[in-house]
Amino acid sequence: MKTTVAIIGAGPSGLLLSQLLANAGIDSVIVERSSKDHVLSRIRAGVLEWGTVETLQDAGVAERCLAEGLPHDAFSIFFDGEPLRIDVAQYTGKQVMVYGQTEMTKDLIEKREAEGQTIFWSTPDAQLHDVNGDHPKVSFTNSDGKAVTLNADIIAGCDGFRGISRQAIPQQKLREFERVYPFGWLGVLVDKPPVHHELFYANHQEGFALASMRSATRSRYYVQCDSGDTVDDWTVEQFWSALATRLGPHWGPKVQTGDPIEMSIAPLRSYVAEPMRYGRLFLAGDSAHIVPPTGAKGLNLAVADVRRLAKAIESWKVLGKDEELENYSRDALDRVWKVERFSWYLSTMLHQFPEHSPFEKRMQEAEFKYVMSSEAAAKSIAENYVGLPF
Ligand code: FAS
Ligand code: PHB
Repeated sequence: MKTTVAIIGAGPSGLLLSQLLANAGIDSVIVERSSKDHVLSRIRAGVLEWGTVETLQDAGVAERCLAEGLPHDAFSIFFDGEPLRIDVAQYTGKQVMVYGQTEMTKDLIEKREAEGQTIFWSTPDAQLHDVNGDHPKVSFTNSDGKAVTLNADIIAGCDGFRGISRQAIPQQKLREFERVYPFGWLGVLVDKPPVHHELFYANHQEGFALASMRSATRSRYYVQCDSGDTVDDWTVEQFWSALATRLGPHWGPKVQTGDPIEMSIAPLRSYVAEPMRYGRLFLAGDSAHIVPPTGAKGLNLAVADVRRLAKAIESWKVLGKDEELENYSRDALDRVWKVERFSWYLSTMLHQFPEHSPFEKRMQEAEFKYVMSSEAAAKSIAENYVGLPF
């Protein structure tokens, strides 16, 4: 079997890359470890930068997002109960769009299938070969149990943090940077109206909390939990109690509680692998980097990678120009590190760190008070939150 681009992974990165390539007349084949139902069942990100929405429009898959998504002008930070509203629309002229990653993935799968895209679902044994040669290939067993060899000009590693693509880069060629945070996020999805029409991020002495949403009738809430916690360590009642306490005496009692339709824990880490390319293998999205979800950046950074990679492949394939592919890793990493910085900065300001000294607690407090007092500081948060220019 032969294709121009073999894409490993049918998450947002792989699906969007396939769509952007198809729009440029470039064929691809997607190889996905999990079943379609499993991919569609994942509950992940909730906030899209406007640049992500524009990229979905360019890809021709933004119709439902624009019809059902919730454009937001602002979000608020509560620090020990002190509120600060960051009006991103006023500061940047841009909004963010609240639209679940689950819905975005559903829109992308529907579009790719409607256009006849080949997606091998449920292929857990994919292996990459000759990625540093001129004839890279992917071998796997398809869902009928048949051995397949997929020959490609380029392999796009869109297989997330625990995929195989990054592992195909020799250890001595890879530079890894990591910060594992001493806590996780316990998230709940519930079919109750959100406590407020905008997002709340709260740093309370008991810990971080986030009040988000998926629609006017479906809410998404998170509370900081210990890094060793499992969902079984928390009752639903304990979750609602922690959330109410951390959102403070005004908003806490207003939360409409109920039985969650999903409850899960996400560990928090900052991670970057350099370079994002090895021979004919190009990494995009979580396969190359992870950010703590505090800045709502993970999905948006994946989109930025894919937008850049698709343009570089099109330039190479259609125009015969290598320059953008040659510069892909350098230019993608330039944005990655700026987004890693923002996600780390916001996570450091908004969480309770068990190991923090009294001095570091004062630094956290001073950072918030500085942002409270400085339009320049608030505008800096705003321009990062809505998304740096592509
Ligand atoms: P993904 O991990 O989404 O997709 C990778 C795909 O590759 C998966 O379908 C996987 O099955 C497949 N794959 C893996 N190994 C493979 C193999 N060997 N062969 C074939 N396929 C393979 N971001 C935010 O902005 N806000 C959030 O609130 C947020 N919450 C998150 C919660 C969790 C639990 C996780 C894990 C991530 C969260 N993120 C959040 C980040 C998340 O949204 C990612 O940034 C986004 O999914 C990145 O998309 P992909 O790069 O496509 O990677
Ligand atoms: C979400 O709605 O899942 C969400 C929103 C903002 C974040 C992280 C997650 O920063």
